[in-house]
Parts: sequence; structure tokens; C-alpha cells
Amino acid sequence: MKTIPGNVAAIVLGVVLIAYAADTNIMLNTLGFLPDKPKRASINTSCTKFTVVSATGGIEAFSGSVSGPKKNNDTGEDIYIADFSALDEEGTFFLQVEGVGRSPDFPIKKGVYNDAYITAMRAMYLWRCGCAVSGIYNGHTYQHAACHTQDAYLDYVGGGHTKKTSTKGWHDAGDYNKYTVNAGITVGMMLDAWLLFSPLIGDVRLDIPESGNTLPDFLAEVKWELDWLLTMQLDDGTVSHKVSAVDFCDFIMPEKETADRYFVPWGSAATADFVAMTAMAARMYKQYDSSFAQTCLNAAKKSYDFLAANTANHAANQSGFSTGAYTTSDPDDRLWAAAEMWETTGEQKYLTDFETRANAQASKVDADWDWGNVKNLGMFTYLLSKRTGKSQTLADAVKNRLLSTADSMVTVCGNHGYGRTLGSTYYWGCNGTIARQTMLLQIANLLSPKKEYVNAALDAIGFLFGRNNYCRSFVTGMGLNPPMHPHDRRSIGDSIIDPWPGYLVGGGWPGAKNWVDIDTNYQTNEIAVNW
Ligand code: 9MR
Ligand code: 9MR
Ligand code: ZN
Repeated sequence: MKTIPGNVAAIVLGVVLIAYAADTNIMLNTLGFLPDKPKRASINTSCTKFTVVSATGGIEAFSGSVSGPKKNNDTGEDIYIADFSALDEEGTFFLQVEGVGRSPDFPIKKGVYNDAYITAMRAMYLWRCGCAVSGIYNGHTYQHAACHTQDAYLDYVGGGHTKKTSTKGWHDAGDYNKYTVNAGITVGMMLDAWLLFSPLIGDVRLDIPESGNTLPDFLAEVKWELDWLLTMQLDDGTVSHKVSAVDFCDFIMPEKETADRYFVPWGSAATADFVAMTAMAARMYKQYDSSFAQTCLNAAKKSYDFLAANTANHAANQSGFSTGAYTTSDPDDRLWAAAEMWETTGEQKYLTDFETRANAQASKVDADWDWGNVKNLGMFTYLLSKRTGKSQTLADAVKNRLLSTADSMVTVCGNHGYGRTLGSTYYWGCNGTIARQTMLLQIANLLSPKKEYVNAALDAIGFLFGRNNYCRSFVTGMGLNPPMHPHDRRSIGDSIIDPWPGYLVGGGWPGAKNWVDIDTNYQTNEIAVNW
């Protein structure tokens, strides 16, 4: 039996049992559970009975028999499930599995994921480029001085060796470059989160420099990225694919990277993503900052007009740069751009553009999507729009496909021993996709409420926070035994042992067992804004 640190003496029903460490054969969401929602643990060794014990009183709060075993294809394990969903009292508990051992302590309480939300949002703040950042977490002060204030040179976009300001934005990942296409999926998801959840997150204070201003903190954080994005638009309406040094820098703090950084030539996917993001921002910031909203709308129209006059896919010419490529063809990006332009302006030409593109898509909604495929974002906007004028046939087709996709996600999740909504699919950054899938499930739940959708979304979160074959959290600073060596230049370059907090690492690929918590392993252990 493998053990991990965290030894606690357990007293059960007045009988002193052996003092033993939490056992790595019992996997569950180590952030804990909401009282009224399902609670399941996965056990990868033979077992029959389990109890849930109050960690404070040593009182048995629940007992049951496991189900299974069921073969987990990707990990090759036989998995047993302990279901204690019926336990709805608040408190701190652990699971005791007869003949196996015990789980770590976990809470059941309302708002159990609120801290994770704040930490993840503050992680976006800590990712800021173009300014000094500082934040205290678990007693450590994570900080760096103002970085990349030199951004950026125009050499590659026809401006000679002169500069145009392109500061602000978030660093992309473990590297410090800034990529428009990856900003697309990231900002798109975040502004959709605002659309869906602003009543819940609108007042949550993130303790960022803008806290207390008129703009809600969430929108203030996203605006830091939008302010940078606006600098990426070139005079003719094209949008630069990235701001980057020619090569990745060493494992140094960001302010130590003083190499020249350049605007990289335009690409049509980047330009379309820019249209979508700024059109969304025009809508969502309007009530707080109408002049910023107008700036966004003007920028969106300009780039949209360029694309309308230049319909061919245009890959950015990235020669001379060895940094992240984010190469992707543009039909999905153009579709998303058209959807956001329509939703923001209500103009028929955008609706026609969107519907033509949407009709041409064989699959209207995809279960598995990332930065290279933003079609879902456009489809979601179309479905959630209250505007009149939609084609009923198309709207029905998209909605049906969305719901059937959500239904199959529920099935995939239920068939997987660890409730992994992506089933047995593994690739670079797949953990990010699992987090992203919760968005599709939430939108399905909005359009056609079904508790299974929300439960699958919770399972996705559970997988990322410990109910997985590693029995570890995949998010730095949170949950059980989290990543300690992410591929993150700040975490490697500073003197603090614990990595910068609040970041999801990419996860195993090519298979379930290939994640390694080693900082050189960017293939499985990097962090990135879109995850
Ligand atoms: O650090 C880089 C990381 O952010 C990228 O995701 C990864 C793939 O593009 O590349 C990393 O940089 C490595 C480079 O590709 C090859 N030389 C070593 C660099 C650091 O590991
Ligand atoms: O997330 C990207 C992944 O889908 C690609 O397979 C991979 C290789 O091209 O690149 C990933 O993006 C990296 C980017 O190129 C540079 N910054 C770090 C990103 C995360 O590893
Ligand atoms: Zn920077």
C-alpha cells in the first residue's frame, strides 16, 4: 500500500485505531463536496464496505457498500465506487475503506469551491505582463518586477525597427510570450463565464489593483488582456498573430527577459478571434465603461470588414520565430466572430454570415475542443441569444446537438472510473479541456435543466482535484499533493519552493499514466491561460 504524508490518528467509535497516513488507493475530490450534490470516491483495489467518518468527532456519519469493479480502459485498473451522496451534513470527514485504508480529510460544505475560484482568478492576475505583480499565498509572497515594458518592435510587420506599445496582457503559459489565438479561447470562455455567472461572481473581491473601482474585479482582470489585445490590431484591420521574442528565454523571471520582442505578422484566425473578443467586450463592458466598449466595437468592426473583404484563410508567417505556433485554420474563428458581431449589434449581415457558416458545419457542437476550434463559442452565443431573427431550423439543430453532446458527456463520465468527462482521450493540455467541458454542460443545463449535466461538471472538477489515477490535485497550491514542479518560468526562476498557486497543469499524454511532475516536462506539466 502506497502512502502519502498527512498522518492523522483516527479514533473511530471510541476505539483508537492505528495512526495511518491517507491511502493512495482511494481517490476523491480533495477540495471537498457540496452538501446537496453527489459524492463519490474511486478505489483501485479490491474492497466491499466503507464508512464516512467525521474527522473532528470520530463519529461514523455514513456507511455503505461499494459498487463495481469496473475495468477502466485508459488506466487498466479495476475501479470500485463508494457513493456517499446521501451524506448531506456539513463538516470535515474522511473515508474509511475496510481492508484498504483511509482517504485524506475533506470538507462537505456550501461554497466549498469558492476559494478555488478566487485563487484561479488571482493566478490570472499573477500572470500579468507589463507590470509588477505581488500576491501572498500560504505564507509565501509571489512577486516579480514590471516585465516586458519594451513590447514590441514592428520589424516583422512592416514598421522597421521601431516600437508600438504592446504592453499588458497575460503571459501565455510557462513561457512569457503573448499569443492572440490562445487569448481567443481564453477570453471567450471567461466572458461566457461572466454571461452565465455574473450574479454569483460579480461581487467577489479578487484583491487586484483595480478592486474597489466601478468595474467588477472579474471584468477588470479580463480587461488587462483586452487592453493588450487592442494593441495587436494593425492599421489595415489585420491582427498580429503574437508578440514574441524570436526564441524561448531561459528559466528566468519575466523582468529578466530583455530580448527584443516583436509583433509577428497577421493571421486570419487571430484576426477573427480578435473580432469575436472585442465584440463580446463591447457588449459586456458597456454598462460599466461605455467609452471602452465603443473602442472595442470600433476595433471589432474594422477587423471584421477586413476579413469580409479577404475571405481566404491566411496562416501567419512565423518564420524566424521558434516560439509557440498556434497555427489553425480560420472557419471556426470566422464563425465565432460573426456570432459575436450579430449578438452585439443585431445587424442582419452578421447573422447571415454566421448562419451560412454554421449550416456548413457537419458537426454543430463538439465535446472536445480547445484553442484550435472555437466553433462552440459561436454556437453557444447563437443559442443563448435573445435576439429575434434566428433560423428556427438551425437553432433547433444546434440545440439538439448541444444536448446530445452533453448527454454523451454524461455517459462517458459515468463509464469512466474517475468520472473523467473526456473519457480515454489524452493529448497536450487535455486537463484544460476537461475544465472547459464544464462550460458545455452548464450551457446545456441552462437550456434544458437536468441534474446530470451539473453532476458531470462536478465530476470533471473532481477529476482535476484528486479523483484520478495519481490521487493528486492537478492544480498548484490547491488540494491534495498538488504539482510541485510545473513548467513555469516564474516557479522555476524564483526562490520559493512552492510553485506559483492556482494553475492547472496540462495532464497525461499520450496516455493516462504519462503525467510527470517534472519542470522540464512541458508536454504534460506546463500551465497555460486556456487551461
Ligand atoms: O518553455 C517552452 C514551453 O513554454 C513550450 O510549451 C514548449 C513547446 O513549444 O517549448 C518550451 O521551450 C523549450 C523549447 O521548445 C526547446 N528548448 C527547451 C525549451 C525549454 O524547455
Ligand atoms: O496548447 C498547445 C497544444 O495544443 C499544442 O499541441 C502545443 C504544441 O504546439 O502547444 C501548446 O501551446 C503552448 C504554446 O505553443 C507555447 N506556450 C505554451 C503552450 C502550452 O504548452
Ligand atoms: Zn511580461
